[in-house]
Amino acid sequence: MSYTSEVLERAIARSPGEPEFHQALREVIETLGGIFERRPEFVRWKILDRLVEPDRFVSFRVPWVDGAGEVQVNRGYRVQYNSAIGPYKGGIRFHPSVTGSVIKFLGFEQTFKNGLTGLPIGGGKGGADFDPKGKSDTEVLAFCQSFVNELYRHIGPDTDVPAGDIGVGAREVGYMTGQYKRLTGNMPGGVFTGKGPSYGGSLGRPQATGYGLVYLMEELLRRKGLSFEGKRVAVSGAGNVAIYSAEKVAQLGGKPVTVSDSGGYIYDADGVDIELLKRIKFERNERLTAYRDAKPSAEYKAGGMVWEIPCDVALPCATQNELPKAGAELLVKNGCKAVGEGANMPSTPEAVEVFAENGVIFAPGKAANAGGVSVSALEMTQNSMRRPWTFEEVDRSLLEIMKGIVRQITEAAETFGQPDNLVLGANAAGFLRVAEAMMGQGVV
Ligand code: NDP
Ligand code: 2IT
Repeated sequence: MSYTSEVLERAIARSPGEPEFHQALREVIETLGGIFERRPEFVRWKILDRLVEPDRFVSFRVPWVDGAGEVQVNRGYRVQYNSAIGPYKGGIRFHPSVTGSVIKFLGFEQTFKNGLTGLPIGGGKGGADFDPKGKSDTEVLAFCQSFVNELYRHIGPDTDVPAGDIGVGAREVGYMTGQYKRLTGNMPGGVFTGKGPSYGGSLGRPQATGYGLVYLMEELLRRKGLSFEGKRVAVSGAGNVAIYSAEKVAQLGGKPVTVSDSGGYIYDADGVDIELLKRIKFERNERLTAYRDAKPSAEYKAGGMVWEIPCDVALPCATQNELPKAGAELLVKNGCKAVGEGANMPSTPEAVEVFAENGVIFAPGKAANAGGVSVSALEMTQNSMRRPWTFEEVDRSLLEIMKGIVRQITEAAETFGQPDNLVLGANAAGFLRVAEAMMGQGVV
């Protein structure tokens, strides 16, 4: 058995019942064989054996009192996955599907993603199985405060810096920042990112993941003589990443024709009306049926996958494993040329195979959605400097960072003899960044 297969098998056996973590481990490790042939010192120093084990993982009780006066108990998590390059950095997810396995897969991915940004951040992730849907503002506040009552002892501007993810936006980050300040007596500066701009949040952070995704895809298309101009784009999700991806696609002359939430999807042949969508999702917190009710050109389909709508480019921006083999086959059949992952691990391994077999440009999440955490790192810089940057300064930096990621992943893919395999390129480039940093610091 090869060295990488042995490490993978041992890691899976050591974490039984964690399917998402196993999936993420397999996806990365199976592409790394070539690196260990060239760099035997990585084997000798057991870099991979160390990387499949997070630095630490905490899980904790989150008790809180709901609006009816009833005590509720959720489970919270933080994985501090790897700090070779800098303080742990990564979002917090509130969703009923959150488990230890989900948090570990996200922390593992985050470690390589953060390496690709070229910024001084290690990998972490956290969350809770709390369902924000249908909760009042005061219930969300009560939950966030209780969550931080435990989390605060593990985080800090130089140790671990959380941000948002599914179910956690500026409101939740604000409530967590406030509680952290109350518990520690410090105005925490850069202990959370994705804050409101009035207390240290970076301009451009809300847009960063979606805009960054589209900048990266535009650069990959450009290298093949293509662009977003005139392209039909299928977007899934209708949250932070989906909405700002659709907005940037439209700004670059493309036409976003779908968005989805957990109830169903919208197909709008005229192109999604971004301002209407923002009002429905950000201001009124309504379901996508409200979009159909407001826009005559829109069709709504309960359930189903946006991937059945013909498109040139697909941007999955909702959640893990939302794009299965059947969805990939539909996309290919309808002539889709490129797929960029705004979400973390949205394509199943079988779907990724379909894209590879059919010559679809495929940008994996750890490269494609790195714009969010990059601007988070720029927010940390601004907080440390005590000097905010303009939206334009941040957006320019984001564009450069995403172009830098394209350069790294395409160069790595070429080095290992598979120039179109950006899964290999992203994994190899991300791994090399982390591995070099680990080698320099001894056995820790
Ligand atoms: P939001 O909470 O803002 O939006 C999530 C969207 O996805 C909602 O439309 C939601 O629908 C839908 N969704 C979530 N879970 C499911 C599910 N199980 N089934 C169907 N639909 C679902 O989250 P974000 O936009 O921030 O995050 C989306 C993805 O992007 C995640 O994978 C996240 O990890 C990734 N990401 C986010 C970054 C960020 O900066 N926010 C950075 C990099 C990656 P509904 O409202 O009905 O639940
Ligand atoms: O998956 C991700 O990269 C995020 N949710 C953003 C993390 C961050 O620290 O901004």
